[in-house]
Amino acid sequence: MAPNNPRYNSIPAFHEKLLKSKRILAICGAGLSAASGLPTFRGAGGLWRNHEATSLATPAAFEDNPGLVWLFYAYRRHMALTAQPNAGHHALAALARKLPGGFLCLSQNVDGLHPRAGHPAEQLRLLHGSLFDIKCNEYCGWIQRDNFDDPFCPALAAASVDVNPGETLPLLDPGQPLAEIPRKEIPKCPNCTAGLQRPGVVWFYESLDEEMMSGVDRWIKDEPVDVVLVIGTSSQVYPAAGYAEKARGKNTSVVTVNLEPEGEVKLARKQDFVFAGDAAVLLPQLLEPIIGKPRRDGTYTP
Ligand code: BJW
Repeated sequence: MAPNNPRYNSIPAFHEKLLKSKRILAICGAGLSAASGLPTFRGAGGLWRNHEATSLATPAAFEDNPGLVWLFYAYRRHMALTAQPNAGHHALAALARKLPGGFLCLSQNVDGLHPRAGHPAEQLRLLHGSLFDIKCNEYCGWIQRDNFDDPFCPALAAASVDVNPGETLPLLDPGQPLAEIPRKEIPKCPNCTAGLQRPGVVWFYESLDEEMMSGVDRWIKDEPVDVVLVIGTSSQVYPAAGYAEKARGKNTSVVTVNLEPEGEVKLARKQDFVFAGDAAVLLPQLLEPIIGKPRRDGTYTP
């Protein structure tokens, strides 16, 4: 779809489709939380010290240096706890409340901002887990939900330091060597005592929760999906990147909401929509016919 196509950035044309829609699926990525100040994975901001963020998100990286991987996640836990859900999270949560049986949100984000925006849990699937779940790295099955300890443990205190605006956190200063965190200082699994505690997120080469995935498949197959919102994701990581096509039927509109949607534009079909811009600005406008206008603080009347 070229930028001069009537459906490129056309909010009135999208509203017409939305008002005729009964079932809506959203697939969210890191770009949704960008306006909350959290970095994305790819492109600018995808480096953590001199490491590609994605190279730290593997079981092999944890096996090799659990202290380094934990520092990365401890820092992200701290950032996420300090951040606030933005108008995009609030708009999706409001849509869920308005359409209890007709809207499901699949999010790749692990930052906890959807639940904190009041998104009903039964209409939210956290495909890649949560920074605030802790599990055993030996797969003994132990899992602890909603652990908001910050710092997570004394050895990771450097990740939970606050600095004044404009100052660099010593942990992120590439000029300063990173203190090694020995394996023995990472808390052990309280269940099997052999494994180490690790973040309850899904790393590359790990399977997503099977029950959750079959539930998503059932929801998609149950009845036609009218609209798929693809929000702030580069759609490079599977299986998440495959859901838009899985849900696509004859009359489905796939709606891309992305700051830099160029890649998606080439792929779009005639019934699709592309919106170029910040998801936090666009989502309240796009969903307004159903959710109404936000209150001054960006939230919606329950
Ligand atoms: C804005 C914005 C603003 C910015 N407003 N927009 C099929 C084909 C090929 C490979 C595979 C396949 N199936 C499985 C694989 C292997 C692999 C995979 O997909 N590899 C690809 C790289 C090719 N997948 C897996 O390993 C998955 N497991 C699996 O499938 O198990 C079975 C299996 C195993 C082995 C082999 C085969 C099958 C697991 C994937 C887990 C991904 N985990 C991570 C880390 C999670 C924990 C953590 O957060 O640290 O998930 S990686 C990272 O990428 C993270 C993200 O959720 C994910 C997606 O990134 P996202 O959200 O799209 O972010 P970005 O940065 O890429 O994009 C941001 C976008 O926002 C950009 O487009 C910006 O323009 C935009 N933007 N500001 C709107 N304000």
